[in-house]
Amino acid sequence: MDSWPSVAVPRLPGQGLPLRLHDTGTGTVRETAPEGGTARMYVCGITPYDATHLGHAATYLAFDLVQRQWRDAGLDVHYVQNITDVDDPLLERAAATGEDWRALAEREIQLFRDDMAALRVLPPDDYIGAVEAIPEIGAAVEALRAQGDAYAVDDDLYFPVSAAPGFGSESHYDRDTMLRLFGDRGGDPERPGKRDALDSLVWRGRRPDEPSWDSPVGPGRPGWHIECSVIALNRLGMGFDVQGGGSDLVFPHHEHSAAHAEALTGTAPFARHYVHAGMIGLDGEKMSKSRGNLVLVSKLRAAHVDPMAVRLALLDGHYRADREWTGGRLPAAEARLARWRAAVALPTAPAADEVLAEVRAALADDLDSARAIRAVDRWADAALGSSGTADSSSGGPLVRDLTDALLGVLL
Ligand code: 5CA
Ligand code: ZN
Repeated sequence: MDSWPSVAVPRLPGQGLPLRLHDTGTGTVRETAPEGGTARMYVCGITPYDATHLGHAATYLAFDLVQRQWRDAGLDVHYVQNITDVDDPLLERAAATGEDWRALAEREIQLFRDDMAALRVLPPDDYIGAVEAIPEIGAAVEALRAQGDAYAVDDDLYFPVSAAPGFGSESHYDRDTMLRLFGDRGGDPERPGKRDALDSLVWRGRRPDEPSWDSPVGPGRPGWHIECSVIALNRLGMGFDVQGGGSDLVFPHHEHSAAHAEALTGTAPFARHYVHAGMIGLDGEKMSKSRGNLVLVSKLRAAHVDPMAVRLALLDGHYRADREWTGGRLPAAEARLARWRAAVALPTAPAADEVLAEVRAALADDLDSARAIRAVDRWADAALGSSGTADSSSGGPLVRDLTDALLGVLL
């Protein structure tokens, strides 16, 4: 699948710090320690049945910051993202509106690309749709079946959680919580014939009214968790640095994706850090396509809102915290953007070495973007306050470069 266009990232003087990130698996903030000079990251992509809302945008911005801090620390980054371009919600939406499911997916993927490019999110190196990955997913399901780690219920194949000794070590949820979340988030705990209610679908056998593809395990389509397992595993290998997504993916999705990969390879871990962004809410509810309480990036763009203000508004809060989108956030970000732009344009402004160190330190500390923003605010206040005085430094160009490189905000 084509990704979206990249943007140049300015090189900054000196070098960034090692990035520390919260890992859901251990419940601690730990240093990421990529090996061999390349950091490897997989972030779960969209299910393209509706337009990108600010919740999606916030999650992809968080992982964009990860990539930017790694690069500033001198690392190369191999970034992989999927698109769940065949799954129940997409097929259901297409059936409800009478649209061809492929046309719906194609349109929403293009809108997502345009939104990401406008927000200056660095694109993944590999942007892989579930449909294009079906041959490799089918081969993996066949491998699971051959080693006794998949069993049939009617025409479908399930992965037994008993095949994964590490099952539960990513989310650490108790069984009751797992059962509840599994039922709420696409699982089928009640299906008769399963050995364990938590066993997950890896291959859905052909249904007459659904798209299907041939595979070594017969015609059908992939389950959701195996899609991400295989797309990540085949490009990044086991033990990659960060598996990312929103906190709604902690269970069952990331737990099962890891379990499948660990069973397939007989090794662990799937990822060294499991990193989860908080949920963006509107009116006290998680913003979601199924609830329909959406603020769409494309609508804001159409209303000529500066995408850099959207970016600043979403970064002015901790990525891990659940947060509310309120009407005041955008005007506040627009005012801040205008102030920063005025400050960097001054012919004389305070030196920027200190603000560079502060922003690097804040972001290396589990992406504390709000703290980084305050550091730039203090520099801008000083710059605007001292204009016309005898200060002869010119920190403006460096601040412009650092907000671009580290926060992705083009001034
Ligand atoms: N295709 C799957 C992942 S393999 C999926 O969850 N797609 S999605 O379109 O529903 O979500 C895309 C990404 O946005 C996921 O990482 C999800 O965790 C995140 N996300 C969804 N809703 C919100 C929200 N309200 N706030 C923050 N992130 C969200
Ligand atoms: Zn995923």
